[in-house]
Amino acid sequence: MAHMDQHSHKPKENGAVEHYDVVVIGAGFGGLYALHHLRGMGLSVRVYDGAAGVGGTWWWNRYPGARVDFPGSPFYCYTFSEELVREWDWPETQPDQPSVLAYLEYVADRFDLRRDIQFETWMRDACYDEEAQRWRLETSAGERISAQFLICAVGTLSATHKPDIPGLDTFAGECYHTGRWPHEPVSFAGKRVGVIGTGSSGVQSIPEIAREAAYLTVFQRTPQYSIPVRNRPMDPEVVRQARENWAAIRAKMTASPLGAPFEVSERSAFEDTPEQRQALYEELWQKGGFHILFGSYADILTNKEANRTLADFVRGKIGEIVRDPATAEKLMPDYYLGTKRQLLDDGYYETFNRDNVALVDLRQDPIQEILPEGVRTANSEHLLDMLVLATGFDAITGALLRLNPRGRGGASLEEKWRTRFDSYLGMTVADFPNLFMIHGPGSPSVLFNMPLGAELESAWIGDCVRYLRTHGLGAIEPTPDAEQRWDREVAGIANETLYPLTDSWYTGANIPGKHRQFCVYLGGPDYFRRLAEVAAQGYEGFVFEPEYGQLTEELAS
Ligand code: N01
Repeated sequence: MAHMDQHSHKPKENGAVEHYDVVVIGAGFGGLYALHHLRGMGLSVRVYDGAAGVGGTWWWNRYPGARVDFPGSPFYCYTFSEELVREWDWPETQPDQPSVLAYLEYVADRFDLRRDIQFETWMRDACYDEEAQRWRLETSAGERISAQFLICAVGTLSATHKPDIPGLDTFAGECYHTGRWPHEPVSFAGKRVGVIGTGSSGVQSIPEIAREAAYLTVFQRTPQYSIPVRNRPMDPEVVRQARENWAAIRAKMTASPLGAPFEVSERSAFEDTPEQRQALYEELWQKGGFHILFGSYADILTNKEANRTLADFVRGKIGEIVRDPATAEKLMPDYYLGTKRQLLDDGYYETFNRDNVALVDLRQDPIQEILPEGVRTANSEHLLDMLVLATGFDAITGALLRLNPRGRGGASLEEKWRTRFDSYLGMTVADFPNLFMIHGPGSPSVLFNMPLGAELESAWIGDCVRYLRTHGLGAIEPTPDAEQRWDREVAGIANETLYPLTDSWYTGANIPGKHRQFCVYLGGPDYFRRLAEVAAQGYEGFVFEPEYGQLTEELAS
């Protein structure tokens, strides 16, 4: 394991405890910025990540076709440094995974972050020591660490979901999860490949796999509405304008519902005639990306009838694109468009016109078991050389629960979150003092520009730490009452939309046994206004302890 020599807090060789002001878990977009920001405040910070390099989600998700499916370049990136914006050239509007990873590696070098990151190190245990007012941590290598503050930047889509299908472990061919894709090249040539799952990962990888494989069988449980991504080379004029006006663009991003400088419609779908709507949908379909969802009408995600007009349009497109009517029918979703994560694709529906691709509708023909030689469904047996699990993640809360920190009195997060994923501001949890989450449940996380959101959240955490330090305070945690209020606020906003009506990973419905709760704050930039208000009111909703932390004998050793 590479340990950094030049750091003043270098790991101790005799097994003694290492002490830091802040430990960050995760070296993705969130953790890297937290390190940069908090270290810049003069705090000692150390980052741990199980991966062998920076990137988080972008380090693990290397499956073919993985690329940004958010309003892309030059907006899906860090915004804090104008120099960085000027230095980095994005090749395409929707960068692929290698480009995003290269960017994060550049950032890590550019801001000299690596010296404070320890890779290939999972955090095995995190327990709050009330007497010391510090987190006591233990890594997979048995190193013991203490930190006053623990920042969990563990990722919203990092805890992979392996489906509980009988016989899965008996499959004799190659088997990969898209979220744990190998680093070595994977060849599909001449192989019979099966893909289970048609979320973003499936929809991005299926066209790529189909081009190379001898035969591809797609196992679909729920069909998806997907919009053409229309990836294209960056327009130099857009880049020039962004570089010249970055401060203004950043301000616009921060104030916009999605965290991107993106035109959002304020009109109802019913202000237009059906013909006008059709023409607008067609224009925005051709434009590609999220424009059709957020730039068409303001009530698509709040009004069932408005939603149906767009859902009908996309179902019509599926019918036009896919030549075999029975296959087209199976590909047509019947829930509210946009209420599962909106997919963007590059030739997804077209792939089903290929001779070497078959679609199995698991609602009509469910999987019975996985055999060493393939997949047996109710009606058929599918012989396969390779199985790709595009079955997603235990999203938003999964990675936090796998870490399962223990707070006051040794109570675990798992116990605390057994019935509700309570948090205050999506960032803190009662009974877990000095613990902060980036993109936690109850924050805008996946429905706001994640790099920008991570910057703003880290800045708030930094201000909070400064407040504690300047006021002689040793610990902060929210009150249960503040959590309840926040819970109601998050649910109240969500319940004005159609999102909670659909089974999705936003609601936890994709994980058997997980309780159902819509965990995303949908108010976009209002969230950051709320954070500022709370801070301005002396951290309303929080309680503090004066600084009395004593290093226990064990920690002091
Ligand atoms: O996961 P998903 P994902 N038997 O949960 C199916 C982000 N992302 O990895 O819908 C059969 O969306 C499941 O079926 P159903 C992005 O935010 C970003 O694709 O539950 N099928 C579904 O079809 C995205 O939304 C990028 O009925 C089973 C699929 O597996 C999020 O990550 C790229 C099953 C899972 O879809 C997650 O996407 C990729 C079973 N037992 C992902 N269990 C970017 O480009 C599950 N399924 C940035």
